[in-house]
Amino acid sequence: MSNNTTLNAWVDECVRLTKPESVHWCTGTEEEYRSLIQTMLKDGTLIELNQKTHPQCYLHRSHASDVARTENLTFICTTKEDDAGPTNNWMAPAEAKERVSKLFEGSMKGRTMYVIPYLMGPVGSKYSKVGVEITDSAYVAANMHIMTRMGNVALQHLGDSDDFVPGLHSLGDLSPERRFILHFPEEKLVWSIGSGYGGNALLGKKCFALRLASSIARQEGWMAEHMLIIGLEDPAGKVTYMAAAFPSASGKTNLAMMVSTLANQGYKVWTVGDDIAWMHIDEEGQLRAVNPEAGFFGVAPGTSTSTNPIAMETVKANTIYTNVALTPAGEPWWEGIGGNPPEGLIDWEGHRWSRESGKKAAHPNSRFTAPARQCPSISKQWEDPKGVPISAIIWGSRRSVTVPLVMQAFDWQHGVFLGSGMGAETTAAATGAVGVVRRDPMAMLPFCGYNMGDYFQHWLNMGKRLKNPPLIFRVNWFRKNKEGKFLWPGYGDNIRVLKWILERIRGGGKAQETAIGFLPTADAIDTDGLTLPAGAMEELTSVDKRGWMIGADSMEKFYTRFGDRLPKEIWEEHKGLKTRLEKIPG
Ligand code: SAT
Ligand code: MN
Repeated sequence: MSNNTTLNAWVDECVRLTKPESVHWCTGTEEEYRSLIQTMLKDGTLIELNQKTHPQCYLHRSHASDVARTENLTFICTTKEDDAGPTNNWMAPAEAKERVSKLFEGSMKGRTMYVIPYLMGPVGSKYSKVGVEITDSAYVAANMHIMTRMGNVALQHLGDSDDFVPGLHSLGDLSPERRFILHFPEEKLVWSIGSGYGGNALLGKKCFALRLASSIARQEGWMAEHMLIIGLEDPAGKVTYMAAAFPSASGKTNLAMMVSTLANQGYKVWTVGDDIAWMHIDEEGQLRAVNPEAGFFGVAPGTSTSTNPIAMETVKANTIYTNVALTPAGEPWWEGIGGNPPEGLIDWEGHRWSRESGKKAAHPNSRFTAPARQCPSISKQWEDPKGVPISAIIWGSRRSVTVPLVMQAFDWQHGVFLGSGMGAETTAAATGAVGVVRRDPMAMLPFCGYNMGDYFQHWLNMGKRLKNPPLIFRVNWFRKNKEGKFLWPGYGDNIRVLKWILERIRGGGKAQETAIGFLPTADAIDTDGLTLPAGAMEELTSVDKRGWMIGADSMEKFYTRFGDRLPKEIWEEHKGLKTRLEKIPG
């Protein structure tokens, strides 16, 4: 029990509905975490990894049908369907409650109910908010311990206020037929049943910090975004902060923890957050961002000492691994970790792996959950209650064609348009086909808790309130040549693009005005010490008229779905783009 009567009443209600055997109020202590781990080691939910090389690290194997977010089973439950908008699945609140309360009935029988008060955002920040998750999964409780500031610290922040976001979660029978992730923005409530996986079950992350928070933020005049936050230190030691939106599994964690290849010149990246940014306008009209999370839930495959040494360092201890492979030495393994798969490898489903099977040893969406504080590049400012001042906003996604390495929007409105029309190739972070291009505005398509037409309007409105709006950029590290080879090395060399962005912020940087935005001239990006294929920079910084025309058509189809909820400014920008493209000869 807590001292908060509203909270106690809601917990009682959930107890009556789900009928757990016992109730455990999480306090957030290390002792409690250890005991959660012991419980899971005993019942097989966790496997102990090699404690010599990976102290306090464990492996969890989830149900094989429960390995990624399920967007088709995720709903926004608003009274009016139009308030959820054309990009969200919608269910009427009454119908949702009726259908899904049946599944919650007695769902915790014989299980422990964990009550998890948690704080999203730094302790003592006026921007932080409290959520309370109820779950029958010890794995969720342990992950929430890493990902949020959990337990007493959250109850203290809450006091006797009723301003918290309740989230009820139960594993149910883990069947996708009886799986629902329901959001009730009008009540600020989440219900999730039938999945134990990441974004479906750790309700502080996508459900609260993005879907509900985006809707709350619109009402309160701030923004909840799917963005990493970094500080770029220049040779003089001055740090400039940037926020960047990329779809899930597109390298946000890598960018957030980048080891700069221009360290010799004095350029260095500091990590503030790798997935979510809550951004407010301060008294001076400056945009400031906090990272609401306290940990990283990063994609394992592809992470190695060469692609992301900082992440490798971060996940050495106190880390929960989910759906990675296991070596005979009791160490985690995944595709792209470097080196050959060791003899006797066990795959993510617990079977002996063989190369001949043609199967991946680790699931492509396998993950690590690690505390942010043990990240070697963590910024000194990462828990600053005031947040960090944002000077640039960056849109990024995987596009093997058309989209240049980097471009700058003409102004805020054009930048909002670029974000709103962003095309992205799908990844393994959600169930469904991988590599299909879809419109993923601001990388928020699966995470915007209300009508995205209104969301674009909110972005436009925010710009008008900012004294010095951050400059807006679009990047694409994933461009390929005709032979299917990446044109740009990516990873630590992306610092070269950030350096150009910094120059632009400071009024320098060579650029040319084109139909699609300001593009760097072919010699503007510092390629000192890089060997690129001949003509690569020219290709990476040119306008693909045909590709953009096709893109503009696809945007038009997308925008039309919003009817009159689409701001006229977006149509204006769309028309402007087409007119400028048509003027290009050829
Ligand atoms: O599974 S999560 O939603 O937490 C991760 C992601 O898809 O970004
Ligand atoms: Mn994400």
